[in-house]
Amino acid sequence: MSWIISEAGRQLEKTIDFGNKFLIGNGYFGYRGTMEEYGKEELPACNLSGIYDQQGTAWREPINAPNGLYTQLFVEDEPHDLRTGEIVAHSQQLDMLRAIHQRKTVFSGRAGKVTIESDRFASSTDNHLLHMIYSFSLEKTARVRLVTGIDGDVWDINGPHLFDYSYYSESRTIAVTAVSGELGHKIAVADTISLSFEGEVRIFETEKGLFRQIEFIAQAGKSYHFTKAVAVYTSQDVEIPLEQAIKASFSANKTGYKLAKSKHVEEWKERWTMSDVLIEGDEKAQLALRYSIYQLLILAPQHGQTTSIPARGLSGQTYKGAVFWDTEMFMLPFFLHTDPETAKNLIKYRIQTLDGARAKAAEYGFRGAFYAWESQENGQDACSDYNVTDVFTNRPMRTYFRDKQIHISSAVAYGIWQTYVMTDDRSLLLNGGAEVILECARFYSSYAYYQAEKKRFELVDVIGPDEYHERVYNNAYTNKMAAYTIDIAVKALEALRDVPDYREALIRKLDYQEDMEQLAAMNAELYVPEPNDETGLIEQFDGYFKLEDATVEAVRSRLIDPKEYWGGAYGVAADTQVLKQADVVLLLTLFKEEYTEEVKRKNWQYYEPRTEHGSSLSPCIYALLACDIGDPEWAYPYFMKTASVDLTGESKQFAGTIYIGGTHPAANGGAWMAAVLGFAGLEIREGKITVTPQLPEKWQKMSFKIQVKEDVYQVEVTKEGGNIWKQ
Ligand code: IFM
Repeated sequence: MSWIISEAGRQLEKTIDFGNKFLIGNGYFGYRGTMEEYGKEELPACNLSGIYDQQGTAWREPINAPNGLYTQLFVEDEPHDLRTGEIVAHSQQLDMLRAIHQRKTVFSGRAGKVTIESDRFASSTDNHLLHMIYSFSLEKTARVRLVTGIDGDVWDINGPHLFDYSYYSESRTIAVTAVSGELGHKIAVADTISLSFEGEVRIFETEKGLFRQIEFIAQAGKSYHFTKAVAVYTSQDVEIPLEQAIKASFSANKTGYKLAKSKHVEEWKERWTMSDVLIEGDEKAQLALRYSIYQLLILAPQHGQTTSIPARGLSGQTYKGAVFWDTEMFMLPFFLHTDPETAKNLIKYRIQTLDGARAKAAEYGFRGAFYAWESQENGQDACSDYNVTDVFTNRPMRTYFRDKQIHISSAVAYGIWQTYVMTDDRSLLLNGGAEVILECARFYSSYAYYQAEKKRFELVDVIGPDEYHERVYNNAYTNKMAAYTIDIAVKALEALRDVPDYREALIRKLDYQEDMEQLAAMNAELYVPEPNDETGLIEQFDGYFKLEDATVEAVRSRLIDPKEYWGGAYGVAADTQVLKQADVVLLLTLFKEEYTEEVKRKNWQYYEPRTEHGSSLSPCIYALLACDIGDPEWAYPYFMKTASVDLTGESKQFAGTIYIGGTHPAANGGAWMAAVLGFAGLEIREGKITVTPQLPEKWQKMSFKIQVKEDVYQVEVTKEGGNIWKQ
């Protein structure tokens, strides 16, 4: 109950959607929910985390490994293929409790009804492994030809990325290696199978793949199956990935599918014990929230990985597989409250990529750390100056995401500080966290502009979270976050006082003495727009209220092409008050204790009808603030929108002509935040855990666990109040 996501019927028009919806993964790779017989036109992908390639001048993107699950069944030479076969029934489902993808298709053909079933999972105990059991039965006795192997002709947006294919086969194991074009990464995929039947086996290779063909006469009514253990390694993991992949797939096969599966399921049960959020009274919300949590769990970098989570998860190559502020501001809270070790891994990625952020700051003539808007493996910015393509001219449009979305550095500093405060783990500061915070603060002090006549520092020429308005002055969110960064830099230096040697060495290493004085000045004089005394409104940026006050619908009606970009120089929203996503409302959510309820309510009511929610990051923030001001019924539709974004597939698919589809882990994290921090009203301040429930009408009860430092707490919340106890 409420653990199964399923779809019935062929629905070929939804192939891409279902690839996202039925994704499995384990932090190291994501494997899309496509059928075993699919080729690259249907976008199957074993999308690898943290390994990228560039072809020519096209965008750098993550590498999709050769597809080790490729399997096609021929009966009397007739392919049994969901795309072309005659179908009696078809279903696809995701068992979220066990993180297993299942498929069942009944074909009708020369051998009567032919049933194919498969189960697959991305191992949670060894994240290099992908397991599958594939079974079939025929109504009539017939000659069967099963082709199964490793298909290296993979789907790429800006590929091909893999070259120099080479093949290996020995007994029941086959392997394919290939080399990436830009950096020469070696990618190895090995697969070992066990058959429940005997047949004539022939190994054959294609230009980019290695397969076995197994032929035999299948008896009517008898069930046949094989299991497959696929191992994926790259030269980022080990020196000789081929050797390691063969060894891993061989030994996984020896362990056996059954045992591998039971260990995997055990591990997932553990995860759910800690991460599940129970909602009584609303099945639909329960399913959607669980699905959101499932999505976050399949992306969590585990087993010592120090990669982070890309904006489209591991569902493919959209958004260049890059890491955005989505991670720190939208996903991190879930991990911080349920799995602090993973939260620390995410933070480590930012610490490791500090040099990339320094290089970017220097590139623009600033000091400190300006983190990449679209960060790849070394912190280099994958965001191009021309990040959107105009639908009319097909020409790249100059956008300023890369150079002006300076709030990214504050998100990194915020994430580190939140993790430090929540875990009380000083090693995080000592092992690079403090250095990152200081460098981010230094960036803002270097970016800020002192307005002598106003006697204040300002941040001019920026883009706030609302990307439709470029190059604005004093975006309230950005200024507030920069002020926060400076404040925590001062606090981090304070926190290091009892390790004076380390503190001194850090200040010396960064040559930070003068910066400390500058930070003190900025702390006092950085301008942060305040609520207007009469209206209570915070202006999103200087001059925002003077823009045309059009409705979202009016602005939408001005589109000539539905895929047209709303922002940039000529976008329909650019000279209106219509905003893409939560901006001031995000500020008020993050710093809710600093503003009165009246101010929060007035701003929510003002900005809500003007927000297009063109980013999946937006609705959860409206849900959170609505809960904070005691209006759960306002919050509920936004919560549902957030929690079901990858279930309904109803999200923006294009920015200009650029395809931006895939899963939405920030929205998934937002769903958790809206439920736990919003409806349950969970707060942890100075070690004190409280709840202030604002449950939607239908919800009778919520229960969940959280971890604070070493302790796990059970939280139960009803409309009347809550109970929290240590486990
Ligand atoms: O980070 C977001 C941004 O805020 C809006 N556009 C999409 C990005 C990736 O999710």
